[in-house]
Amino acid sequence: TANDIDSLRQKLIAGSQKVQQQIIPQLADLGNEGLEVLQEFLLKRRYTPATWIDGKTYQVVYNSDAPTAKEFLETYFPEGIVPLKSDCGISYNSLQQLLIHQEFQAADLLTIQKMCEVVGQQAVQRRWLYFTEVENFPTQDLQTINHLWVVHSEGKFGFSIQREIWLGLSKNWESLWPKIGWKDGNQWTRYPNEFTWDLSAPRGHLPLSNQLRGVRVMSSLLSHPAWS
Ligand code: UYC
Repeated sequence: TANDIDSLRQKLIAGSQKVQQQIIPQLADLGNEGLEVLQEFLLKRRYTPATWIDGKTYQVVYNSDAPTAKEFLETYFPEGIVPLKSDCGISYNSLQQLLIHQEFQAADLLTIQKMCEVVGQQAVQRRWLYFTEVENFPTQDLQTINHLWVVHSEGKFGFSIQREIWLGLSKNWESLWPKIGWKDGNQWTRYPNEFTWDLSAPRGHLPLSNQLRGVRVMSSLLSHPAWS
């Protein structure tokens, strides 16, 4: 009823993130009127940086069958909800598309590729980065990549999430690995099949940084000025 919708609308606007997270799919299930509330919510928040609540809202609108929803998104958010800023003219549109579709495994691969692209031709051919290259990585691009991951994973994935967990563990790598599902006892999680490629993964599980060449790259990544 109209009353139910209005009460959900109030909770969506004023509730905690946890409440909002529950309300968003409920509104999506209520058909057009619910979708209108979600669209209004997205519009109202469009001038402040997108959070994962916006990401989740965008996603349920995107995934609804209503033709008006697609039209709405194309009109107001033709380039998604995360500004794809780059210091070096790199396009992050394909990464955004994969993350919107929750194709986390492909997005993980593309993340490494894009980071190599930013650094240059040699890195593209090598297909991995030196820690010195990570130290000099443009802040804008790192923030864009991270923002895309956080916003489209309900705040679960992204370098900044990994950093937060790592700092909480006093930068202890051996504590970090099991916490983010990269190691179980003495066993490294095997790429790619043992990793969890959806939101049931532990917080901080993605994006992956291969540890084959040691921890320096990831250390530089999590210590980057982009996060301070
Ligand atoms: N892999 O085990 N990884 C690869 C991870 C390790 C290995 C790629 C992460 C441990 C080999 C990604 C973990 C290890 C290859 C990741 C992990 C190991 C490979 C593809 C948990 C053996 C084949 C991108 C820490 C004991 C390629 C890339 C190669 C690939 C990620 C083995 C994203 C997070 C120490 C043999 N692993 N990797 O970088 O380089 O190639 O030979 O971390």
